[in-house]
Amino acid sequence: MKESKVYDCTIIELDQHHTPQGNLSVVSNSKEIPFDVKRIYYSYDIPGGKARGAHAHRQLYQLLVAASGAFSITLDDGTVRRTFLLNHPYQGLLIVPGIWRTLDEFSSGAICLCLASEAYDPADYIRDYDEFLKYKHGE
Ligand code: T46
Repeated sequence: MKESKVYDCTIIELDQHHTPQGNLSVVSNSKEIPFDVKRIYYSYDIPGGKARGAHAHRQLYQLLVAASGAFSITLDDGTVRRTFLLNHPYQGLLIVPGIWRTLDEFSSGAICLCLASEAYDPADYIRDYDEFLKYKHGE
């Protein structure tokens, strides 16, 4: 996905099922999201002031949800950057392959839930920004 753009990434509003006991939102394969989930992971207990991410994926599609609290995500396609605030558990950020991302400004108790299209593969990561720019710009 060398050609992917930050404009291919979007906030998905999930349905909210309100009950007197609280709310519930659902994500189904290939329904609310354009992929089938093969893996779920989540980060938590993130110390104040710390950032995560700083990499891109070659093949992975993801939906990131602030399951609790809030955090900021900056996406970068090698040309354009967009920053999103995730602070509602009924919103997910769809990230397509080939996008550099940095997560920061985690609130106390924030949980970053990720629904991912592929199994874990360290070779899918680009962790060097200069390498990412070469990947995107075809050098
Ligand atoms: C992403 C952001 C939002 C595994 O062993 N298996 C896994 O499936 C994952 C995701 C990670 N790990 C190990 C690899 C590292 O030793 O967990 C450790 C932390 O992973 P990483 O430094 O990649 O964590 P983040 O928060 O920077 O990035 C993660 C995901 O890796 C990445 O896909 O988009 O969350």
